[in-house]
Amino acid sequence: MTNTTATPVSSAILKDLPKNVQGPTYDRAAIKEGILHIGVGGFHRSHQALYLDDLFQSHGELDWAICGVGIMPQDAAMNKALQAQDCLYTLVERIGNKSTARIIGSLKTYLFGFENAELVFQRIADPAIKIITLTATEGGYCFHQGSGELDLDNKGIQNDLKNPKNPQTIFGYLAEGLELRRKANAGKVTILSCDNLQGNGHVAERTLLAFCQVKNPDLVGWIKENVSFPNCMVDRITPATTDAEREFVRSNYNLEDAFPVVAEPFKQWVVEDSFINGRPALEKVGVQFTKDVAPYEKMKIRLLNATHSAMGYLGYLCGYRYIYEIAQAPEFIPYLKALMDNEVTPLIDNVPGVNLAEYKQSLMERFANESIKDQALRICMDGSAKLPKFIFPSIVEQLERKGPIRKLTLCVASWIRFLEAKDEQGNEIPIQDPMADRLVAVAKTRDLKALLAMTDIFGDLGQNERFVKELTELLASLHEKGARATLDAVRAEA
Ligand code: CS2
Repeated sequence: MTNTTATPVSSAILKDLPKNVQGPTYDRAAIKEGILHIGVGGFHRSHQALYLDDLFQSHGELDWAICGVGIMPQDAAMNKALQAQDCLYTLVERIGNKSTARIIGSLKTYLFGFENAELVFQRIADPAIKIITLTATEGGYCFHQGSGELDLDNKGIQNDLKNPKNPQTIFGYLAEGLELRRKANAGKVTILSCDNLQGNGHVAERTLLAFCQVKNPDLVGWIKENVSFPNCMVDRITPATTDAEREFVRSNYNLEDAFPVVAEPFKQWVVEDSFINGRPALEKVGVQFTKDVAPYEKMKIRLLNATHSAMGYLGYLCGYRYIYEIAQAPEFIPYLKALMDNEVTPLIDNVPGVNLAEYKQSLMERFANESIKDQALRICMDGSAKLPKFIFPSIVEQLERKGPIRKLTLCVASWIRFLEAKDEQGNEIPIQDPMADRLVAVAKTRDLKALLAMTDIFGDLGQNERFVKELTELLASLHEKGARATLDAVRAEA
């Protein structure tokens, strides 16, 4: 039922919020931008922006407000919503029948680079900006899976080299902006990647330097001296915003928000403390600073993100549409647990302060959170970028140690079956992946060899006999017996 009296979110309502909604009590006019963030989606708004809001709220550190940036054409809706709402939005945390809502005020401005890239370049060159944070997605770093190097043939990269004033990737924006910053003598800056990549800081550094080496070699030395790239691990399950979330906010909180965000209550951020030009005191609001993030990143990506992928593709083929349904399905639970326990856990090093059994148990509980309605299709997006980071490295390590790979390989087989873009009932599967055209065309021919020959995605995996054999068997089973029977058979194996 639509609530026609709901109040549109804007600064004007902060003085008089509905009783069950919290909002900034600090003076938003007094906050100063110190961070520029590229990629303001659901995740950034449920995670980093919340940590900063907490800091402003309870510790009065007001110099680290965020200048948000969108660079993709599809960010137009976010741009429209945030401009109309004074960059405010509602964050709802949901679990069971409990929900809490809060208006987040840490985002001060939003620049839509897709329409005006120059404004973004200038902000990158502003001495007030001391940190640039990124959520560019796993595919946004455009590197070749086999070599690990920046893929100079990537269409976006090609565009940014030829057309520097209208970039399409983070690299084009960063290279132009940092060049201005260098010329303006605007000082050092930290670039903090918040994407799910192991060694995300190293990846950002390597790819950006490779891009600049081609575009503007003069900048390379400056970056090496003046930019630091800490690694970090980020975590909070944040479904895509749909009309259902808008309606939830309307009917429960009497707010009209064009782009609310709903997330689970859990959040975690572990960051390497190597900020070259200062940082907010985020340790006061629960961020963990450490010298070595690697064990945390590996644990999170190989357990949480990998299990998500395993649920997404196979679950979708089995007819499920939400992650909680899959995480609660009795036929899936033992499969997911075996994947984590037998195939991934032996690869995880000691993680300081973490009990892995408890961590895995908490993952299963988080996946099963039915209030946030995380979409299987969200998880299935961009498989060409996710599997090489979440799943393949564990398979490679298990192959080296002659360990089990069956459950992980079933995830790969399910992805390949999913890419055929028709489900077992003959219904169209919507494939969202920058490489969709190329992948779907080959997946439909069922020529596995041709698919595995795409080394930019599969690296050398296609040359491993044992992997190819297991993958071939599982794919055949998906084709002949179907997803459910294949899951049953794999689950029954020791
Ligand atoms: C998910 C992540 O996109 C995915 O495949 O696994 O978005 C996941 O929800 C987050 O990394 C949780 O922190």
